[in-house]
Amino acid sequence: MSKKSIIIEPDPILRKKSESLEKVDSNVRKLMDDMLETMYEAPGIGLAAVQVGILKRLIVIDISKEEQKRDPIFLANPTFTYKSKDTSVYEEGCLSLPGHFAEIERPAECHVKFINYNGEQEEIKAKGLLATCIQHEVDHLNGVLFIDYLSKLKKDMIIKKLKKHKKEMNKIIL
Ligand code: GNR
Ligand code: NI
Repeated sequence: MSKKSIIIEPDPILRKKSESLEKVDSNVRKLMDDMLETMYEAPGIGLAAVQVGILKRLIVIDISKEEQKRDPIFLANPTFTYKSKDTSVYEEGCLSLPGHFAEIERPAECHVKFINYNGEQEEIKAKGLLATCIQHEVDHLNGVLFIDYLSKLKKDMIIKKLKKHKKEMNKIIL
């Protein structure tokens, strides 16, 4: 497995729509493994392929709390078959928006159909943090970030801070 670097906002790649996979073969499984390693290292509870620069509709998630009890889920070509009318609010973070967090309201429950690690069709019924995380990741596949749900003022402030942070990072490297 090899760790990949995570793309930070602002970057036009993060705004592109990812493309469906034809099938889950050994190349896709290798990418899933690399994404999982990258996510655990970060650390995060979810990662979309676009965050490592690959515009494919591929997500990895692991919301388990303890490192000893890892429970990863791999989703290729996820589609929602149900989103509840009732909503819940979670404090969200994003590995592409380091250091920024905001309370975001989303459907409390969702059902998602996808192709799993073994190339089989599967459907999950999710609620709580898992439901929020799946929706956060599917947003990435459509070029959407959680800051898009905030007021323009808050969103612009976060992007400005990230731009400044990027400039300073470049100074250190160059
Ligand atoms: O690590 C992450 N935590 C998180 C917390 C609340 C809601 C969504 C997330 S996903 C995020 C990792 C990430 O950026 N995935 O795209
Ligand atoms: Ni994210």
